[in-house]
Amino acid sequence: MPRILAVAAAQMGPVSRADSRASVVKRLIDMMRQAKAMGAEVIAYPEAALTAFFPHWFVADEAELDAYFERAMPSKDTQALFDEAKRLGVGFHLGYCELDFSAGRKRRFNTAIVVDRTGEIVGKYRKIHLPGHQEHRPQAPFQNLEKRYFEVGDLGFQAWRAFGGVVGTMICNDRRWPEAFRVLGLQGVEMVFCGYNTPVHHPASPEHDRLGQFHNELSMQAGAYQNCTWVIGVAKAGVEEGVDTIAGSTIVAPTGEIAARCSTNGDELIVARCDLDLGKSYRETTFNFAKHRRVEHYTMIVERTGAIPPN
Ligand code: ING
Repeated sequence: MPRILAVAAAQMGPVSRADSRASVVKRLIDMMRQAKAMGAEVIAYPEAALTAFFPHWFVADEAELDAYFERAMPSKDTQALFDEAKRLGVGFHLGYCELDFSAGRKRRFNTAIVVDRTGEIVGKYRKIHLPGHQEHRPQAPFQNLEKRYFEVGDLGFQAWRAFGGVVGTMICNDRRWPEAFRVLGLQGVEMVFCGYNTPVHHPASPEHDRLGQFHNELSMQAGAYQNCTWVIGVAKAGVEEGVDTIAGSTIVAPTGEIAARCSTNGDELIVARCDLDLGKSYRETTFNFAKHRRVEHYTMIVERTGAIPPN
């Protein structure tokens, strides 16, 4: 009996600084209802879906910065999303910014959760690969201050049983690092959710601008194929607070092929019927990790951080 999971990628257009959480949650619920009508059993939203992507500008005031974070999940504003998901019997993946006090001090994370079809949170991930820079660069057209605003995630790359399979998450820049996919692959992951906010322009390396969508797809297609997993890549897209961000939300099959791709820069749903057993033949042959991997030759991967060329 094939394990088919109908998944929707809910690409979002811009969220403005002025948008209330309630207005954004309404957009999410509208897309959830449409996805349900299209047969989806799970819907995946982007990274930092509830607010404008504030790492793109410098925020000096701590209270102003904290206003972009959620102190609880569900919170009073997101409870409506959880309630509607439970009513519709739809699971979801949501990226948001998390304020945490569980370690006895204030900690800020770029976070994503997986919620099952009963409305229960089955997994939480905190972004590990934080791109960009710590310091304010006033001369740049925009910032990427994730290293300033977030701590490195402390939950690792975990896989969880949900929706009849094994699922995992990563966030945005994580998809560019094969280690993130491989740690999930070593847990037998069958579907990876990955939201992203990716600028078109790279102030420090404008020659990269023309390849944004190519590198987006290359990263997710490679991760999918080399780890025998579906990848659901979901953008917050369009010109958000003056920063043009790539769209191109994509559902990638374990074969590495693109099963569905968004074609606009706004709120757009794509749905694919994902056979969770499609990666099995690769897992049993080409990527039979237990049979083919030679970990005794990989120690440099965990022992060396930066590249050191030979003398
Ligand atoms: N954004 C971008 C991303 O990794 C980036 C930052 C873009 C880094 C292109 C390197 C190259 O897609 C986030 N939020 O990680």
